[in-house]
Amino acid sequence: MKSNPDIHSLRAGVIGTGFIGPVHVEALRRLGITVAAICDVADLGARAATRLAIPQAFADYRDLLACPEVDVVHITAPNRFHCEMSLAALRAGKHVVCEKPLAMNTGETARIVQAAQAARRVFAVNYNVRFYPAVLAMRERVERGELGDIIHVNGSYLQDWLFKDTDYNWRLLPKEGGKLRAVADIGTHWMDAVSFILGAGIRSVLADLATWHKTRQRPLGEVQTFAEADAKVRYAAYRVQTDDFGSVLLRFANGARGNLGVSQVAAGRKNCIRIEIYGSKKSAWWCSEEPETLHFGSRDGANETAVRATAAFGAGAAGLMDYPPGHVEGFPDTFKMNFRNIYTAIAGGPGERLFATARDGHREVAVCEAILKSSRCRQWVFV
Ligand code: SOE
Repeated sequence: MKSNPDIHSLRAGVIGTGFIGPVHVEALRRLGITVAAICDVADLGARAATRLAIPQAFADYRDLLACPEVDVVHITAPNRFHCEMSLAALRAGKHVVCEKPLAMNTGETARIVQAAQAARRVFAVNYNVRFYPAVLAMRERVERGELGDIIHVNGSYLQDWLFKDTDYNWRLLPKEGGKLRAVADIGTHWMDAVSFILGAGIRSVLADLATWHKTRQRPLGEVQTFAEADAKVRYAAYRVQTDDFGSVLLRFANGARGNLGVSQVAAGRKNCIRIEIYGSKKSAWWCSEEPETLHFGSRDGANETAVRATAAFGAGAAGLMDYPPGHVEGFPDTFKMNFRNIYTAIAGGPGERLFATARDGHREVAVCEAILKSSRCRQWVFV
């Protein structure tokens, strides 16, 4: 394991105790970073503090921001709170790691970009997919020109945790999560990762979004992301206004074309990200369900499969992997490596800043707005 002496003195505070807050806590601890405080409404913060052995718990996030033992604030509350909490954290002089999407609309994200610049603090958005070793490796291959000019990119992000009409979470409600759901919640991971690999942003989009369950059943009481329905629970019907699935055609700034499928009603696909990059010399493809292997395709030569952390895999993920080949690094490790990169930057340490910034988060929300507009007007829309 790498030791990170520069980052050990930094202390974190986490706002939000749903599915992803504890993922942040675990990743921070694996890096040797102290989680000094946690916060959630009513008694949720205190209960999480007991469960996760965190010394301080708050019910009001402003108390966590006032806490001198917190240097870096992780915002893992529902999307509608991201803007208010980000601005307040920056005002309190904290560094920030905010969950994606950065906020509810580009009006909010533009304010965050400005505030982050003015505050001279590190502001990161948790686009953790960048930190799968294969994604870092593909990025390096593209940068070195090994794949040639990029012709087109193909792929998908598929889940099934909202497959049933009784599956429920705050993400389904536009006022909690935003007007787009599947595209904003998981599609932006794919778009961010592909823009990161290509070194080119998305210029225009043509989208077709759809809602499979026009009406869903909402359990009376709150339900966590990925939770199974409980047979004893009573439900109330509500109309769904956000996308269950969709297809998006993309044009990137470097001329490459893209084709993305997104779904949260794809039975059997638990959390499946597929990225395929087709270049003028070679292609590369990878799927998160087999995170250790990266594939390369040739027209005339034999196709190749490179195993993570071997010479064939390349050096793109150097310093951002801890386990030898065959000892799988997956979803939780991407958080750990993202935080290693972010905290090293906060500590003024060496190395390239690979994490997504407030500007990247702003751009993803702008792409979402273009996708929504395109789906409604059935035309190409510039970002
Ligand atoms: C739910 O779809 C979710 O938790 C997303 O919000 C995360 O960003 C993704 O990493 C896993 O799935």
